[in-house]
Amino acid sequence: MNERLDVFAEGAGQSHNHSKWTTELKSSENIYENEEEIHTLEPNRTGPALSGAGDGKKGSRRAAAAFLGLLFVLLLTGLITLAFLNNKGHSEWKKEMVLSQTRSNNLSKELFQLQKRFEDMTKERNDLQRKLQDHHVQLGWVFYSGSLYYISSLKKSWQQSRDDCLQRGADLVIINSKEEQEFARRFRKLVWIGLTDNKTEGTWKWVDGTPLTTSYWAQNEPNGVQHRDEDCAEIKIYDLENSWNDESCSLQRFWMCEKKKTW
Ligand code: MAN
Ligand code: CA
Repeated sequence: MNERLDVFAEGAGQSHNHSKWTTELKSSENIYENEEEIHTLEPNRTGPALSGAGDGKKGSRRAAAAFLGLLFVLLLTGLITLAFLNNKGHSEWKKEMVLSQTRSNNLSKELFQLQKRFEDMTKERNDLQRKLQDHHVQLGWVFYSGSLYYISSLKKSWQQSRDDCLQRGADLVIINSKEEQEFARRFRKLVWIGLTDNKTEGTWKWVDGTPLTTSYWAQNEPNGVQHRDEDCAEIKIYDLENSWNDESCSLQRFWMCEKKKTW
């Protein structure tokens, strides 16, 4: 090979002796030998354009492998991303759980304190109610079915009696049940009740303005005896259920007050 290179070098230098041409010829033969070698090598390095059916298959395999490789990389990236996001979501969920637990604990504490406060206030309210009741009993009030009743020990006119009741935060008794009528008779006293027809003769009304519906007039009452102007009602014949009488309002009678229990 070195020899052949020398020949070409001398040729370039315009040398024309025989021995040198011989050498050149030999070298040319060598060149063809090399060419043969090249030809025998050529099919191995030529591309698909010159290759046969076997080469096509190899190419397809390579492309499939590349595609699978790419797919694998993509899947791996996806998995890593999912794992990252899942981990992130999990830690956020954990934080939220801790916050919720704290909030729940605080609310439980608050609820417990409110329950305790409610119990304390209920007890306090009951104590005050008991005191208020005792106070009323001491002043002569009687408790019955959600109301307080006061029966006077003095006698006054119907209007003076009513004024006394109003001063006590009450009014003359309004009887609106059979039971209440029985209760009122139990004291066995002639008492003024909160019933009058002083606005319109013959139209009986309770002191709160409600009309009389169920009445317990004694026999032949109300008779409004002539010239006496009997515009006020009293419990008179207390031994009987039908015990009421209409009487002159200026007469002195005991009286009965009532006030609703508001606690
Ligand atoms: C009798 C009856 C009553 C009347 C009084 C008046 O008892 O007539 O109706 O109200 O007298 O004193
Ligand atoms: Ca009468």
